[in-house]
Amino acid sequence: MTRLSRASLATLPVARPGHTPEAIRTGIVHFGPGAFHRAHQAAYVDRLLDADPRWGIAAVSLRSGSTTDALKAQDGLYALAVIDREPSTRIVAAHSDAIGPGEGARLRRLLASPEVRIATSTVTEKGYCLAGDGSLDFAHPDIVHDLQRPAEPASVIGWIVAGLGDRRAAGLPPFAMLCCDNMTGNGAKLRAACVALAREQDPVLADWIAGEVAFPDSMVDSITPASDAAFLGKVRDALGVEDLAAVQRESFTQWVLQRFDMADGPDLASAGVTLTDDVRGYEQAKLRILNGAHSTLAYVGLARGHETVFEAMSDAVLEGFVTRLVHQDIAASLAPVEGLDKAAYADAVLNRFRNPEIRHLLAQIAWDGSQKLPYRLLDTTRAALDAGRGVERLAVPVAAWIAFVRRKAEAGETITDPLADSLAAAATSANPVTAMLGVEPVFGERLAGDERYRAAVREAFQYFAQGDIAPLLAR
Ligand code: CS2
Repeated sequence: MTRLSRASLATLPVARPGHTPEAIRTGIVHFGPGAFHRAHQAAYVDRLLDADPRWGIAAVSLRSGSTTDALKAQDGLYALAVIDREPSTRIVAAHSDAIGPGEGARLRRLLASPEVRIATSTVTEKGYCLAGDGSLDFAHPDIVHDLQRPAEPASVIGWIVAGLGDRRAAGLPPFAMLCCDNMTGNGAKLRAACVALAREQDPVLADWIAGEVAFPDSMVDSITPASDAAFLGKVRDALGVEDLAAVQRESFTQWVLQRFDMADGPDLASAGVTLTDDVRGYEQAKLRILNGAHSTLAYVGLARGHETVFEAMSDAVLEGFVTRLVHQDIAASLAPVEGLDKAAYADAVLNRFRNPEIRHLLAQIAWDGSQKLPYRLLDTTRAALDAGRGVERLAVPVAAWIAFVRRKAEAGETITDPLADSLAAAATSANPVTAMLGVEPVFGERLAGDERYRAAVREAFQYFAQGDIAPLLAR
């Protein structure tokens, strides 16, 4: 079947870009062009390009070439299906280039191009090679590699530092580095990681990065289920051509970005990005409410035999539990944010989970628990302990995670998590709760050493071990 491309664009029965794809130039280099990037950031940039062709995105995959191959084969085009009560499909033409594994020389040249003013990343939490305290993990194999061979980096941190180093050497201004992953203080963490790596290589470069490069914090949000074969089949039927880079998402989308200085930069606000001086409050609310509830639904929902977020939310017992957790425990941990009504925000988030059109797999959300839980639920737990509030409900998703890892390990199934081996060993040991709470990069000393918290997780875990969690969810 014919592949989606510029040649087939004119005949497609869906909304087409408001700009000429041939005219766009590369002004942004993006690391990690997964479904979330294509459905979220690229959709904003697509709008921006209607008025200003300078900001096309070069999509960079350091590991797998499947997405960059698909984008190359399709002239950077793909369909974005918004699946909501009023569904719609449009073609996105935001990618001006794609760089896959093995194209390091080209990436290096691009990062040093004067036209490239911004770099962005969605490489998931684990992609930043951070230790449990949020600083760069110098024992990470990719960082060990990058210290030995800085000219051919393996990590995204190594690439950012190499690119900035080339620009400094050439007398060019740096690019601004926009982290778009779900981490608290994502920009500040990325800055610290880049400065730490550079410090080992060239202290002058480290100072330049620390002083000259913008690393704004951001909050990104749009529920984007994976593009499975069934979805790609539907897209093929709708378009009449094959599109292997198509993505689907809900209609809600939000990108809150800390204001940063850039002379003659892109007018991001005109494309719907919220620029603010105080992104932390939004970021915290989103991570703790939306992602905290998501991870809870994932681990508890899987234990109750559910497959999707929608199914888990249709389970009245679980829905009631998550609603109380969000309103009574999580919202209480949030600092006030100007202009944000926490309760209304929480209700709106829970409502998005009830979208019947979205098949968001709990198994996908359950990936990488060791990387996600600290931001999503454990910061909240620490805040509750500090304030003397109860942690009984907050202990439930953590007990569910321990039970999840234990089930997977016992069944010999793959645990998708960078700490998979140590988690499997801990969860299948004689004292799984003590052993899991002892995984330092996840829980740190504070939680592992708190007797109230340990007792709460131990008690909750008993219910999972016995197989009847309904009484636990009545909390
Ligand atoms: C989800 C997120 O996969 C997950 O862990 O919780 O990807 C979530 O869908 C997004 O953050 C929504 O913005």
